[in-house]
Amino acid sequence: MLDKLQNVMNKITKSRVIDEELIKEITKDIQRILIQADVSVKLVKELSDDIKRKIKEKEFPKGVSKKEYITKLIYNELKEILGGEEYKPRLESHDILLVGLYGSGKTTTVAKLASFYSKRGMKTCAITTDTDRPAAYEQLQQLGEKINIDVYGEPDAQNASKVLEKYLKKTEGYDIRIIDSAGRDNVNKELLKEIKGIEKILSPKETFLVVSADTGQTARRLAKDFDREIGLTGVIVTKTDTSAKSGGALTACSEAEVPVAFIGTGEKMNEFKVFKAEDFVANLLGKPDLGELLKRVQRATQETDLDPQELMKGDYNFQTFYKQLEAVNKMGSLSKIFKTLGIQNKIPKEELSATEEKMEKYKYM
Ligand SMILES: Nc1nc2c(ncn2[C@@H]2O[C@H](COP(=O)(O)OP(=O)(O)O)[C@@H](O)[C@H]2O)c(=O)[nH]1
Ligand SMILES: [Mg+2]
Repeated sequence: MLDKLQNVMNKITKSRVIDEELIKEITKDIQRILIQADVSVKLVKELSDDIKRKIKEKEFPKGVSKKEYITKLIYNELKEILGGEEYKPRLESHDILLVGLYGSGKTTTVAKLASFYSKRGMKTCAITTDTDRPAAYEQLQQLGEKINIDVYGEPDAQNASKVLEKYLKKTEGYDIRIIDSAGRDNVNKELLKEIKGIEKILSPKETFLVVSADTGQTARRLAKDFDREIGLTGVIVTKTDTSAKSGGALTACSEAEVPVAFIGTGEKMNEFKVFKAEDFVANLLGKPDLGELLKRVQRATQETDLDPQELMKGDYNFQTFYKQLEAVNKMGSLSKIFKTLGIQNKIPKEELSATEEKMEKYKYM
């Protein structure tokens, strides 16, 4: 979807004249791309009607070229269908419940979320109430060790409500408690009964539905069902790195009127962020996202205590080289860094992965 939308934007930039014909062609292209990304037909139609109407009815503002104006218009319209307001993480004490189907990424996200709050100075723990999947406790325990988060639960507990009651008492001293729950293949009575039980005991401030990006449009029904049954405060869309259907999942939640709070962008613990419609659209349209890149550089430099002064002194050694490689690694894959710069299409994919492999080898050498 991303590559293709960029082609459309290129069409606008390259064309000499912007006439009815070109606008028709562009709206058609956008329609096709959005539908391929699994965005609902109804939404796509509304969007393209809106774009066409606005281009026709409005005087083009002075001081802006027609091209800029149309690009901005498409940009804004896309942003709107992804939901307006950006989620503000609560930085006071509260409990968070994560629900969702099997394999959606709940347990991984519990850990990512715990790490997110812990990095912001909140005393955070995770509690698992998943008594359904064998080794659910061990999985969370292992993730917890990686990120230095206390994990509570029992390997062979039988009853979700009972485990929760027991460990809520033991974890009263934490600012943030994140509760993992069991999934099912679909929203069935058993699942709802279990989650409603947890809900009643916990009364969480935040209840997030975790959905995988490859759910696409189906996310709308899931969000509606869960919202009706237990009341959601938001959705977390995982695996946006692996699915071409992210656009569908993201817009579906906005259609279900449940805002997307966070997105998962990879398997690693730091591949997780607050969802910003702005950034998402900027990526679609190929606008370099410099703010995001700067943040990544800062974080990576802090985490590996890479001292820029040391680099300038000139005594560059293997130790510094190693730290540099580590820092680049912390910023994410090369393809992600290039995407943030808006130049991902200009470098062949094979070259990127070959370079990543080389960097890995250098580190061990
Ligand atoms: N690529 C990618 N994989 C993810 C992401 N989030 C979770 N996963 C993977 O999805 C699989 C299922 O995750 P898990 O947390 O066990 O799902 P659960 O059954 O809902 O608890 C695991 O292999 C995770 O590593 C993500 O954002 N990106
Ligand atoms: Mg799980």
